[in-house]
Amino acid sequence: MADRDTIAAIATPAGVGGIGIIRLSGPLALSIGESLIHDELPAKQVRFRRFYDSAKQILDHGICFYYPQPHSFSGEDVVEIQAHGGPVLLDMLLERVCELGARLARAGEFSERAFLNGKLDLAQAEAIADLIESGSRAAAKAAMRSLEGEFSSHIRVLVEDVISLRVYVESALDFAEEEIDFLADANISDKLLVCQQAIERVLQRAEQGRILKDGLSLVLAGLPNAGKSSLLNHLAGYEAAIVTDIPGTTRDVIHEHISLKGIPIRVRDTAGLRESDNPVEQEGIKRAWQEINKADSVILLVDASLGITPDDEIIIKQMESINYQLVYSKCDLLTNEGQRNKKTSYISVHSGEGMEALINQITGEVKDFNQDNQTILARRRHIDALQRARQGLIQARQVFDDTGSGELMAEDLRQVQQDLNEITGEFNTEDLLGQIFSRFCIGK
Ligand SMILES: Nc1nc2c(ncn2[C@@H]2O[C@H](COP(=O)(O)OP(=O)(O)O)[C@@H](O)[C@H]2O)c(=O)[nH]1
Ligand SMILES: [Mg+2]
Repeated sequence: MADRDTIAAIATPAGVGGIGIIRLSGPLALSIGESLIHDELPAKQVRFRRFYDSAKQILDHGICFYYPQPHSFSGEDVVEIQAHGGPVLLDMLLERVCELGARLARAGEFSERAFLNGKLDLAQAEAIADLIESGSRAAAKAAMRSLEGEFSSHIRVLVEDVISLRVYVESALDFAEEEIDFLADANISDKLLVCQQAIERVLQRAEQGRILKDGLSLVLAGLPNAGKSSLLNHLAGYEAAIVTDIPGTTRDVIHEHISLKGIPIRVRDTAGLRESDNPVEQEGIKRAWQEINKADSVILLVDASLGITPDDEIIIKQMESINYQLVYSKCDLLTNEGQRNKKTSYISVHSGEGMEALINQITGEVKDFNQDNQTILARRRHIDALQRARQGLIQARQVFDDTGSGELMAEDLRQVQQDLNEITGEFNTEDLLGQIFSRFCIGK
């Protein structure tokens, strides 16, 4: 990494503050720091310093310290300059260190260097960004667990399991004659299943973590006038969406962030699903289906006073492959108890009936994050990789059970290992790194 350039950034947030920090990382960090303070900068010593401009005028004073590589955050020589926290002043200091040979850091570049220098793996580097951005205490705690390496160590255990399977299978391939017996004797099919179950356990914790980070996505769907917007407003606690008795009022998808029992939830109210000639409404319906298809959870509202109509049946058929809950709305309009179906949920936003049970139903799918020390903060990227790995193992077992041969299975297992390694960054393309680190804040 010796040929890298030296990067600089303001590490404190934009605006005015008591202290503002500029961070330098790279081979010139020490010489730039020393030129700025007109003095030597012994390692890890914190002293009062003056910061000078090119005309030897004092720009500011504060403290400055030097962490030699490799024991710094980025693994390179790092100098931190703590000045006063004024934006103009910090800009002048930043300009000065750039004159002295640094260049402005891109977003996430310090963390990227820490990753490239082996100070952190990728899941840990992402956990730093998640910790900084966490929107709740539970999310911050879960991000810290990932930063401390808990998530990565689960992944490493999974990778080791897969490697030992590969060793079995590949050594069997070397004894082509007895390959089939060898693999059958080793109960390879059972071993694949155990490994798949281990991935499923990690996946479950990671899914919870993703909900903690991004919120559970909940879509309210149904025919026009089913009461979707009324339910959204009830859950949000204010009039987020327009409610009228005119069918087709909601056209755009309406997004609300709410919290139910401490669980962050992104609710989407959608256009009523019906045949329509109106191009605006058609577009709204198209968007509603897009939301339904990517939601964690879907509530299909059916007007209890009308029951399941032929139009509802069309929707139900279209939702065959979707995990949805059917809920009857407007149950205050039912006068006769006999009209109710015992197995289904009934709500009324007018009387409040059934709302508590509905909220329990929505949140029941998610753990109580405040009580839970298991959740690891995970991103969509991690979930995708874990799902691919699980799928790969299922496929490997199927192929083996069908053919008894190890050859195809060996290829599947190689891919599973690669999928898991993507999470910690042991296998990554440049593209992926660029995507991940560019979303970090500058100076991190
Ligand atoms: N009686 C009764 N009417 C309701 C209830 N929820 C909604 N409505 C009425 O049903 C109509 C359609 O409601 P809206 O929320 O706009 O339905 P959407 O088209 O599915 O968004 C409005 O006139 C609401 O006042 C309920 O719980 N009870
Ligand atoms: Mg509506």
